[in-house]
This record gives sequence, C-alpha cells and structure tokens, in this order.
Amino acid sequence: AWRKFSPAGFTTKDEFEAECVRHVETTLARSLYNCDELAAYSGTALAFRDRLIIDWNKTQQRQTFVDQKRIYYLSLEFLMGRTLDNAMLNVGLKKVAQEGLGDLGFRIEDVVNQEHDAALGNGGLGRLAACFLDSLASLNYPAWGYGLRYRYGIFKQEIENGYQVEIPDYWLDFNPWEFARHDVTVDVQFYGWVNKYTNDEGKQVVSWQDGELVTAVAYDVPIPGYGTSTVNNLRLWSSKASSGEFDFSKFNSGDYESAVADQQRAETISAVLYPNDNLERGKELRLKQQYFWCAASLHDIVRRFKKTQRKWSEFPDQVAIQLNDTHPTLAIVELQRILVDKEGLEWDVAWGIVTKTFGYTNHTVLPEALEKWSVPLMQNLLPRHLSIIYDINLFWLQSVERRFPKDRDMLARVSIIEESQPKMVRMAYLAIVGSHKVNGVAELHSDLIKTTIFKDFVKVYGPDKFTNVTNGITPRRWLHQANPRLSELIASKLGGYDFLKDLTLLNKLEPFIDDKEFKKEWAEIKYANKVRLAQHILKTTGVSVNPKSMFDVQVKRIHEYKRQQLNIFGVIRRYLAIKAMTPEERKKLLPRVSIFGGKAAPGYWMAKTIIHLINKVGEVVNKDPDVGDLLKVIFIEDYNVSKAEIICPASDISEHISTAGTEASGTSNMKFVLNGGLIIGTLDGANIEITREIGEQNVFLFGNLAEDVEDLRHNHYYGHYTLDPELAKVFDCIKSGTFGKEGGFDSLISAIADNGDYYLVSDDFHSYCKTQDLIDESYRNQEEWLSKSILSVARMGFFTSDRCINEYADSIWNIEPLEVKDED
Ligand code: DL6
Ligand code: PLP
Repeated sequence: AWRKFSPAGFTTKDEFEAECVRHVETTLARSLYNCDELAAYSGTALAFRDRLIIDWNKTQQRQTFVDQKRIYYLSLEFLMGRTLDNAMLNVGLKKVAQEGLGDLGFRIEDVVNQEHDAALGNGGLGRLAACFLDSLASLNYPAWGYGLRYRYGIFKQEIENGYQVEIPDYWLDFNPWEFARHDVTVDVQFYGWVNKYTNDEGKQVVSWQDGELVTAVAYDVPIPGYGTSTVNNLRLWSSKASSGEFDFSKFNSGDYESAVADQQRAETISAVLYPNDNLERGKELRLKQQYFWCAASLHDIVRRFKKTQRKWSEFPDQVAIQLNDTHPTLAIVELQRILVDKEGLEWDVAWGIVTKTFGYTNHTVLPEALEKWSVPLMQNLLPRHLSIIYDINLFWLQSVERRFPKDRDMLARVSIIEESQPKMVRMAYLAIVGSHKVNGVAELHSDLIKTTIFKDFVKVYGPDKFTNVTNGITPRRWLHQANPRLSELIASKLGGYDFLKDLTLLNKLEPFIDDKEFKKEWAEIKYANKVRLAQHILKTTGVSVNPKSMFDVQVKRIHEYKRQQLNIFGVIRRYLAIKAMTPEERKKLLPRVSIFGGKAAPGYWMAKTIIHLINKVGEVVNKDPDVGDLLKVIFIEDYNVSKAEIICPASDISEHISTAGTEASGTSNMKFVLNGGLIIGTLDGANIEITREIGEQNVFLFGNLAEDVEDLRHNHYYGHYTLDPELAKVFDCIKSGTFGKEGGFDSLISAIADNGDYYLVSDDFHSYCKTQDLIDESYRNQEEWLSKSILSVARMGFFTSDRCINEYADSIWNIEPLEVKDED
C-alpha cells in the first residue's frame, strides 16, 4: 500500500524517470543539461535506494516483531562488487530503468559501469560471504552480516613494464548504498590491565580497567533478496576516536598535533583491508581490527537480545553466530567475557551458552594461512581476553585428560596455547573448542581437515562435530546479471525464470542438447560474450584477439598453490611448438587466447614474479609474426568482481589446477561452468563434486591425487626427483632470456628444479600438457563441445548458494525463514 503514497514506490517507466530526475536536480543539485553518465548513475542509484529503504524498514520491523532466531554472519571480508544492477534485478525493475534511462538519453550498461566496486575482500572467502548474503535475503532468512567498513578496499592493480603496481582503492567518494548510523555506536577498549578482587558480597569479580577507547560507528547496507520483499542488513563498523579519548586539554593548550594524532590512530583501525589471501602475518593492527569488529558486533547482538528481556539460557535459541574462518574467533572470548564479567553468570553456564551459539567454517588447510597470535601481543592489547583464553584452555585440557589420561603428547598437540618462543594462541583450536559445529567448504576439504590439521579433535569430540557444506554461488549475479542473454534463452525453454530461485530446474535443459536451433543460439551467445571480452582486452591492453579463437582463462588470486606457473609454462611449451612448425603445420593449428588475471599480495615475491613472467611472455608472443593469431597471451589488469562478470561468460575453457588437496573448494570453477564454459582441473576442492554432478566426460581432469601428494613431496625431499624433460626445455628457454633479462626468473625456476617443487609442478606437467592437447582435439568437434557445455549447465543445480544456505540453516543454525508480506 505504501507504494501508492510514496514516489519511491515507482513501478512504471515514467515514475522512475521522475524519481531519477528529481534526485539529479535536488539531491545532486545539478541541472538536467549538465547530467552526464555519472550523474545518471547517481540519480538511478538514489531512486532504487529509496525503493529499497521502505522494504528494508519493513523487514527489520517484522523481524523484530516476530523475534525468531537470527543468524549473524561475521566476516572480515565482503567482496560485494557493484550494487545497482543487482538491486534493479532483485527488485524486478531493470527493464523499467532501462527504458527510462533510454528516454533520458543513456544506455543502461554505461550507467551501471559508472559504479565503483565495493571491494572489501581478497578473493574467494569474501565473495562467498557476498553470495551468502544474497541467498539469505532471497530465502527470507532473518540474517545480519557484520564486517568492517574499510576506507580502502583491496588495492587496484596496474601493470607497469610487466610488473604489478598497487594503487590505493579509495571507494567512498560517493556511496549511495550505505547509511551512517551516528546514533549506533560502541566504545571498544584496548590495552589496560585486569583487576581481580572480592566484592562486598564476597564474590570474585574481574574487571578490565584503563587502556584506551575507540568508538565503532555503524554503517548499514541494505541487502535485497531476489523476488521477495525481504531486505536484510549488512552492518559495517567504522572506527573513530572516542569522545572520551579526544584530549581537549591537549587541544586547548595548543598541542593540536598530538590531539589529531590520537584521532588518526583510532581511525587507522578501519582504514585498510589487509591484502593477503590465504596468508596471515600476525600484525598488531590486524588483531586490533579483529577485536574492534568482534566487540562492536557482539555488543550489538547482545543489546538486541537484552531488549527482549529473555533469560540468558534462551540466547542460543535466538542467536546463531557463524565465524567466517578464524578471523572472528575473539567473538567467542568476548561473549564469554560479557556473560561472566558483565552479566555475572557462572563460568560453566556461560560457556554452555557460548558453545551452543557459535559455528566455525574453515576455509584452508595451508599452514601459512592458519592464524596464530603471539601471547605477549595479546597480553598487551587484550589482557582480559588472554586470561579467559587460558581458562578456556585449562578446562578444555582437563576434559581431554579425562578422556586420554596420561597422554601428554595429546595434550600438547590439542592445546590452544602453542609452547613456542614466544607462545602462540592457535585461533583455529580456540574456534573449534568454542563452537558446536565445524565445517569445511567441499567434501574433500572437509575430509582432509578431519584427517590432518584437526585429527586429534576428531578423536576427542568424535566425528559428529565436524561436517561439510560445499560452497555455492548466487545464480542471480553469476548467471542472470552477468549473462543476461543466456539466462533469457534458458528461461525461454523452461517457461520462465523460476530456475533462478530453484537452480535444480536447469536439468530440464537436458533434452535440448541435440536441438539444433537451441545449440545455435547457445553458441551465438558464447560468441557475443567473447566479442565483449575481446573489446575489453583491446581497450585495456591494446592487443587485438580474435574471438573465434579458443578462450582459455585462469583468473583468481596469484598463488603458488593455484599454479598459474604451470599454466604459463604450458603456454611457453605451446609457443616453442609453434615456432618449430612449418607454415603448413601451423595452418592446421587451433588458435588460442590464454587469458590470465589476478592480484598478488604486495609482499608475495614469488607471486609477483609469476605475474611478471606472464606479462613478458605476452610481450614476446603477441608480436611474433610466426605466431599471429595462433596464440595470444593476455594479462587482464585489476581482476575484481565486475571484471569477473565480463570474463566468466566468455570462457571456452577455464583452469582450476591447484596442487591436489590445497584448494579448499574454489567458487570460480562453479561460475565458469554455470556460464557454459568447460574446465580443466585437478581432483581438488569442489572440482570433484562438479565432476560428479556433470559427468566425467564433461571435465578435463589431470594430475596427481591428493592422497599421493605427501609421498611425492617426501620423495622430492630425499632427492628422488627428475625434472620433466619438456618442462626442462621450457626452463632453458626462459633462462636463455627469450622473455627478458636472463636470470630474472631464476627463483621461480629453482623452486621447482632445485628446491623440492613443493607444489608438484613438474610431477603434473606431462599430464597437464597431454590434457591440453586433448582439449584442442575436443574443441574441433564443436557440436560435441556444445552438447557438453549445455549438459554441464543443466547439471549445475547443486552449486547454488541457496542450497548451501539451506544446509547451514538446517544443520548448523537451526533457523527458519520469515517472509515479509506486502500488506505489512
Ligand atoms: O570457501 C571460500 C574460499 C574457497 O573457495 C577457496 O578454495 C579458499 O582458498 C578460500 N580460503 C581462503 C582462506 N583465507 N583465509 N584465511 O580465502 O575460501
Ligand atoms: N576473486 C574474485 C573477484 C572473484 O569473483 C572470485 C570468484 O569466485 C574469486 C576471486 C575466487 O576465485 P577462485 O575460486 O578461482 O579462487
């Protein structure tokens, strides 16, 4: 009914135009004559924002009124990408906006492209959190996301002379999607000391005193569901100096500088996202970020619970908190502190509540990514929390000892405190002990954590505490938004867009794999998407690629375990083969474009060397007249979500080639297949389940198995090792200076040839190359290739993040959906 009374409730083109123009003229104070694409974007975004706000308020009111259990998703990263296009589609008014903008003289694509990505994440983990928010809202679950409002997101990458250069990503100039809640603040304490004393009633009391306060200010972002009125809330905290801290005496006495320095120190906490993916560095500021965000979020959650006046024992019936990796593990300690120190609950009662509330998701087995914090650092920054951690550990170890009497080794192995120099707090162990469920993100990964890094915990708890929830992706953004033509073609066969809410309906496409007309349209759409990517490549790199070539794509963070080096060595092998051919032989070859993209952590030298090699190979190959269109090597700068939306629909084949057992799941593998691209991959992460769903004949698998990796590494270590002969030729070529200064890539080569080849590049090289040859052969048979492509899409239903969220809701959170009705 509100839509009748509020202009924000536009439903027609004319109403939208009026709203958009009103915002340009009033909110932006610009004349229509002076309305460029950026202003048109702003007007459109503000019009849609207003529309979301009404449903957002209604959703929040309804959730508060009904007051059923909510899920709080704590994540240090939310890699949201752009919002406008998604908001238009979710609200169901993109067509209206398209026509309205057309009338005003704009193309909707150009308008949408004005938006800056919200890039508050590194890669897969952050993008997963964003997909989860979309599914939670689309499925009407009462859910909140909690994160940090970084002033600088992941850096922007530029390539200069073949090297990665990092540029700060200041993204907040104009962000219509957030609402500052200056009235929602929390003072967060750091440093200080712990005072233990007996109060007048003879009770032991602990209080955390002095230190410094920093204020957390809430910024709220509406998260609309698809095809529903539910609009959930993502709350991001920003840090500022607490009013208690700003020292007016310093200010008044003229010591402006140090007063301002205090201010800046506080603001530094939420200033910048740490740009490491799958790597922890133990920096104090990072620990500050973690506690700041956990404390503010917990305070908010507890405040909301206390308003209901329920008993504390009901807390876990009202609140589920999911820890996205170990980054928010301090939330466990913080809740225990609130319950014991502030609310006066007995330790055991409090701990019962805590463990029923939390769930922990592990996203990696890589040792360098497992968080540990030094005890002295924590003692200084969070003295009360450290003492609680010691108590948690004491009770935990006592319980282990009861089950495994006299097993000293076991106690040392499962202790939350590592007895190293300095001592370290093992955050994953703390997260396990403080949660009722622990899950991995794909079947192999969930099995691996039970048999490797957490195997002692399985012995203590039994297997039921450990479970699997295979990752998923939202089909709204990753099919409908990124590939509108394919989505439309599918809808035309399936009789509508219901598949976007129930992705298993895609299986109704199977009968069309031999339908000539359908296949032709399918192929045309892929081609059009390749043309669009080719235009982007030309514009950004100056290299012209032929969209009729096979597009072979590997885009993801640059990491030795993800093995972009294997790919580029394969490209060099192909280049050498072309060079050795006669012109006649070359005519028979199938042209290929090898496309790379991804950021290296600024301090990760080897990853930066890989980027450099890819770019140098491109420089040589792309201008070699012997090669022409037969091979092009492209590095796409600044891979991010909006680039992924252009790239995923345009691949023929994409590479997911991590050393078996190292990629927990991968989610871009799902995005590529859902867009009709085939994949080459190792038996790792979700590749295994993708293969099971779509059929082995539709995937190009290669390489050693996870179960053999340890033995192979062991053999390398003891010198039983010969370099693959074809790889040796590739190395000779690089060493001879073909791709620039001799010696420049020595570290990359010797990691493999001399230093144990930890990621088994040489072991898998032969099998990788043979599989690439097979891909060339298969691509020649376009009819069969197309059938594989269609069949694969038809069988991807399992990988929607909706399925994934329903699994979490049923087996971990125990929450129910709550629909907001239009008449509310
Ligand atoms: O679960 C999301 C994503 C997986 O798909 C990737 O396989 C995995 O590498 C990534 N893990 C991390 C770990 N970071 N930390 N901490 O980003 O998670
Ligand atoms: N980075 C971006 C920008 C993405 O969109 C994705 C999507 O899945 C990822 C990283 C994760 O890629 P992968 O699963 O290949 O590591």
